[in-house]
Amino acid sequence: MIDRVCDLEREALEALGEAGDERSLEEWRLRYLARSGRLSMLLRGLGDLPDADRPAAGKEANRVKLALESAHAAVSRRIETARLEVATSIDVTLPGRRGPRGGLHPVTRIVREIVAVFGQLGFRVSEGPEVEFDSYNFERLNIPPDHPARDMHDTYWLDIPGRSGQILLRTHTSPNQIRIMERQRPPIRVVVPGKVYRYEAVDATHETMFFQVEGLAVDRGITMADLKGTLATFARAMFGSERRVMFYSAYFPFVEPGVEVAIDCFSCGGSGCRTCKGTGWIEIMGAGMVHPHVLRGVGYDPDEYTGFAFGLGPERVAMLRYGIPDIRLFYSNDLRFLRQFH
Ligand code: FA5
Repeated sequence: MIDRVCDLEREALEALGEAGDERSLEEWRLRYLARSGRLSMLLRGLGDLPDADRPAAGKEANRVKLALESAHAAVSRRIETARLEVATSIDVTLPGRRGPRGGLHPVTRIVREIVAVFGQLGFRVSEGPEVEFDSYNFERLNIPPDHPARDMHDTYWLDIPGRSGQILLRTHTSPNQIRIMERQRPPIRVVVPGKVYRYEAVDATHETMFFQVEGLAVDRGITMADLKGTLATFARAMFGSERRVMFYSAYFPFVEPGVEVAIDCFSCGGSGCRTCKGTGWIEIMGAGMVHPHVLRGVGYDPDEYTGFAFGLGPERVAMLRYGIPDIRLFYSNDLRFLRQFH
């Protein structure tokens, strides 16, 4: 019996040497010292010993019990001291750990840049609603019901009882031309950035939700030369002073004449490549002189006031600027893509 008690003592002390934290120390206590632990189990055998052997074995068992208890207490103190040392040895003067940092979305950056360039040309910024009336999105822009130009804008309609066919998600930022002109008199120089929606097939250059930046300038004596000068200045500020800018005829019901604006391809310098689909030119916006019907509709006299408007697509600008081949990358929320712009 005495031998077994001594063996247990040796084994327990050896195991105690391995206990390095509170959890393993508690496991050790349960294993050797607790009521159902190994030592108690051994002591239960004392009663089976012959009377003569019992006192010596009992004495030895008691000694081992005390030895294990005091060894346990010593290790417990050591662990606690080490814990306190760590807690009090924190150097509060060390710099903190950096948290992950967000950044602006590449399209947000481009929108801000576009707005800043026009800001330097004297344009202020305005905003308008994304949920819009048919009258602002189409009718007052010279696009009556059944006008074929409606086919160019596949529209998301809102199903609102009693207002069927009247409310939609704006398909372009042009409704803001009406909103701005009906609440103020010329001179007007405004840009309106915002999201627009079209129910169309998504591909490398088309999204169903994308941004536009609308521009409007109305005053006495504004001519096509102002339109050309302003937009050419913008294109060179955005894409570089050596860029050539081309204006070519295009149809939008709310302007007359209407143009599209293209810059010579900076990938190939104009000789034709994949980026410009072999044409040497990249279209960046639609524009034109505000149609006299539209001016009359907001109570302006077209003999007194003239103006120009334009609408450009920041995603296309960002794609050109950063060499991004597919518009869908912007809105797929892949952080590996987005972090490149931080
Ligand atoms: C318009 O939306 C006219 N409101 C622009 C305008 C304003 C003309 C003022 C005259 C006066 P358009 O549908 O072409 O036009 O779109 C203008 C620009 O938006 C395009 O040049 C293109 O850059 C961008 N865009 C059009 N559709 C998409 C689409 N599905 N995904 C991404 N960008 C698009």
